[in-house]
Amino acid sequence: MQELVKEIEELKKERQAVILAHNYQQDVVQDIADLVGDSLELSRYAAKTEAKVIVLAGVRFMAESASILAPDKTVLLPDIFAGCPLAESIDVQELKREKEKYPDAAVVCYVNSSAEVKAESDICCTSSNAVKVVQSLPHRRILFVPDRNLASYVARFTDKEIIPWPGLCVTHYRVTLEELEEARAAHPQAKILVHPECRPEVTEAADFVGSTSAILKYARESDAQEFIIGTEMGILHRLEQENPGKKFYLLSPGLICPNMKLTTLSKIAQCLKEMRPVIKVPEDIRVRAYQALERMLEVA
Ligand code: CIZ
Repeated sequence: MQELVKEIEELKKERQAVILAHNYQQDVVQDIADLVGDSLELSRYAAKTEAKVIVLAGVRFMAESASILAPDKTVLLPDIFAGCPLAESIDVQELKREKEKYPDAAVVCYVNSSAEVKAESDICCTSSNAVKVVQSLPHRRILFVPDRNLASYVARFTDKEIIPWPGLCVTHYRVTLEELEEARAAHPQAKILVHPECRPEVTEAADFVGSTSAILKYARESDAQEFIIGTEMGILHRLEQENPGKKFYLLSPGLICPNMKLTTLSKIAQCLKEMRPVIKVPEDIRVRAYQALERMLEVA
């Protein structure tokens, strides 16, 4: 493995590349990354880096977001099959039909979506700023795509009518209330931190609900010493690194995303050697998707 890491370091220099890894990536991938973060943090970094090449260790919509915000850079996705079933639960034609049904509604689109769907939306949101984004809009009705659990979480904090798209993240959906209760009984002192993509009964019973960045921040700042984590297992690596002495337990053994685990060190080396697969969002879509992301950044 040391040889592979050395090879990647050399290829990075040769290509003037940076490696950006999502919080859900395998530990070894996180360890060689220039930045580990959520999808928004990764694309913001992509936009400001001097590097010419960005290796996005994550899933396809994240590489698209980097391409939207950094169109002059080459964005590589080490495994072209690293998709996101949630993002794939809606396509642009379906969204256009839904918009016709609700002409007075604003379309708020979770960043876990394709560039085409973003381009067809009024504004994007992340799981950290979804409530703020929805509240910022003058519209009474909000077409919220594609995650129904995040939509239902947002609906708790607003009087607006939220019309959810029925998509969901299969990994977070696997977590049940029974598992949460069992985990609480096993670790009664622990705080339960879950992602808003979990089922409503799970988010209602948790001590804290937030994005990966918000969970990391909560754990860093909390005086508690034990935490039960209800999001993809890859985040445990950073939680343990950043909080020596604190204990972290995974809420459910089902919290593993197979798509996130497709990225390996050898695929990273390979993509830097071959300079493919490249993810490039067509300019007409990029410009409109950029506007939806820009509006979110202005609000949040
Ligand atoms: O947008 C992201 O990065 C995802 C998929 C999760 C999160 O909460 O950070």
